[in-house]
Amino acid sequence: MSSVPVVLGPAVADALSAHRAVVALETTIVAHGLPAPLNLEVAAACEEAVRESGAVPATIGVHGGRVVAGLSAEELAELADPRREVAKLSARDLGLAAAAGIDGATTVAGTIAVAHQVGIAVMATGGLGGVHRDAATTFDESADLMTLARTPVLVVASGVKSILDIGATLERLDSLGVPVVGYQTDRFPGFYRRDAGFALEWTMDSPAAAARAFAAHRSFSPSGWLLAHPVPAESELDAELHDAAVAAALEEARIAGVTGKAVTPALLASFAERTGGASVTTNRDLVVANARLAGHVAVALAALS
Ligand code: PSU
Ligand code: MN
Repeated sequence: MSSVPVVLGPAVADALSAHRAVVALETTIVAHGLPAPLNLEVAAACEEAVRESGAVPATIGVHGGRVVAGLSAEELAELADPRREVAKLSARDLGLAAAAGIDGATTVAGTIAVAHQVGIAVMATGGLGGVHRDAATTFDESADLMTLARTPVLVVASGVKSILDIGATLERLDSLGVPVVGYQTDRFPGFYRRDAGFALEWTMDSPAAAARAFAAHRSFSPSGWLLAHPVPAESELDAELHDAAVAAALEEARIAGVTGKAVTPALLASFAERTGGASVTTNRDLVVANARLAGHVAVALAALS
């Protein structure tokens, strides 16, 4: 049986063989989460933020069936091109996409599955997928949760989006054994807002503390972590605008009858329209801040071993 190799970008290969800090970045936010041309600018800004923290960025995706950790600028630009057909790949889709020889962007689940295989322990994204509000009837829960439960990667994210059922998502992370740790906060962030209304039991106040605790966690559990990093205060979306847009986006998706993996991109697009693009600016700022923090955590983690 032939196995599928993960192709490493040159800088990622060097860093991994020297046991230096590497941060995995996803591509679904590039191909399906943000509008062009901002999507590519944000992807580049995330890579730059990781480098400024002293770590090496490994943007992950599938290019012509090659599963790549450390996409080149050209490969990334192709996945960001809205004229191209780029599949949305969760962990379960990776082998199929490789066998089919297609282009694909990886979700958090798809990204951590690849990252872990090559020895990358830290990832940054905007928001983790979660339990959708109608999950009691649709069973729509992102595979991000189950995959994070069995993949020891620390994911830095600004919580989950408020278009989801945040309380149910936190309950599922509890059942699945995934620690949810606030970074310099004891409130769970709701992506566009710094406080989604839920208290957190664990807080870390520095990258070094987070790295030590994550390393300790790995002695007892195969799961990853959600390190919850609130959006910078100056980039937070206005509360009223936010609440109105959430209600409208959910109603629009319900009427359109969107299902399956189209749900998250559809909600994000309608949210962007409802907020006159403000949600996109917020999204950009938080994801870059998360990449920066992930870089610092990866550096601290590398220093432990
Ligand atoms: N966060 C963002 N934008 C996104 C996503 C997260 O700021 O586009 C993507 C991530 O890739 C996440 C995915 O893994 O949405 C979840 O999709 P689903 O609910 O279909 O699992
Ligand atoms: Mn889903």
